[in-house]
Amino acid sequence: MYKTISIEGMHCQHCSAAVTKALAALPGVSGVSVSLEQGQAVLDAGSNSDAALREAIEDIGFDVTAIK
Ligand SMILES: [Cu+2]
Repeated sequence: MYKTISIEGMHCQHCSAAVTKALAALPGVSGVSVSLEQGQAVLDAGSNSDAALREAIEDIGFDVTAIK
C-alpha cells in the first residue's frame, strides 16, 4: 500500500538520504522516494504499520507530522 509521510527536520541531501535508507531498510518496503523540498516520503509500505514507519524515521532524529 502506498503511503505519503510528512517529515519535519530534513535540511539537506544527507538528511533525505538518511530517511530514504531508514525506510528502505524496513522489510517489505519498496519504491521509496523522498522529497527534501516537500518534506515528504512516498513509498510502498508493504505490510508495515504507520507506527513502524514513524518509528523508523523518529529513530534517526526526524519528526513525522502525518502519514496518509
Ligand atoms: Cu541534512
